[in-house]
Amino acid sequence: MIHTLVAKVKRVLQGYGVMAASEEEVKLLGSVGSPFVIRVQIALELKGIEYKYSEEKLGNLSETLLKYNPVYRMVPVFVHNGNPISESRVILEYIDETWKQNPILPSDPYQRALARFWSKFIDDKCVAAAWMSVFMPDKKEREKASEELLKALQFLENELKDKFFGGQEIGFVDIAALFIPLFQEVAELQLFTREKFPKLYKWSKEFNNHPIVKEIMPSKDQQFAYFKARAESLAAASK
Ligand SMILES: N[C@@H](CCC(=O)N[C@@H](CS)C(=O)NCC(=O)O)C(=O)O
Repeated sequence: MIHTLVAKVKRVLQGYGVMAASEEEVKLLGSVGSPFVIRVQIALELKGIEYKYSEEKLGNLSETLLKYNPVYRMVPVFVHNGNPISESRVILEYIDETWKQNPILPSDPYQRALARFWSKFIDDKCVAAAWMSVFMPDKKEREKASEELLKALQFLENELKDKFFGGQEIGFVDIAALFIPLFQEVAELQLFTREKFPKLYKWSKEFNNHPIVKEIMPSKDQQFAYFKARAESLAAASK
């Protein structure tokens, strides 16, 4: 309650230029290589927000993380002036509403609804399918997941009307969809072909070449290490 009040006062003061953004407490609890964490890092970088980063060890999360996110016990957790927020898409919306510069959601309510719809679709229909199509030990299950993924990607292919989903600039859906280029790399470009999904293929390249994305994306080695550790811990948990 008191934290919320303090945060509100600080935001008002910032709006009047009385208090610098750097005086705020902005923290991100993450784990290198996690696509959900990268979403938040890209949004913060696009907005030019300084923050403190704290690395969590997946499988052995800190007391602080568990205190802040007792419900899902996952990274990312974003903490703004003592207020913790979980779930990457919720965090992205909070960041966009709190720091107005370089908006990531469209201003038109209908377009905003569509951006939320497609980013939810990415989480519901693409993330698990992409993961399973690469990492399921059983070939049949990999093929089934891959079929599901291709069906879902076709919807996204049809939805791409500009350089980015957000138009000429990276927006909410682009940030949510970063799984696609990431998995394309991990799967050594086997996830989908340029012939089958020409627009998504081009988008992946544009996205990876964006200066902020380039700066934030972990190295290939870090990505491989992350995915390998995740695949192993999920395999161990399912035994
Ligand atoms: N729906 C969540 C998913 C976050 C998620 O899956 N985080 C994983 C890492 S990528 C995690 O923290 N897992 C906990 C663990 O492995 O200990 C979001 O959008 O933030």
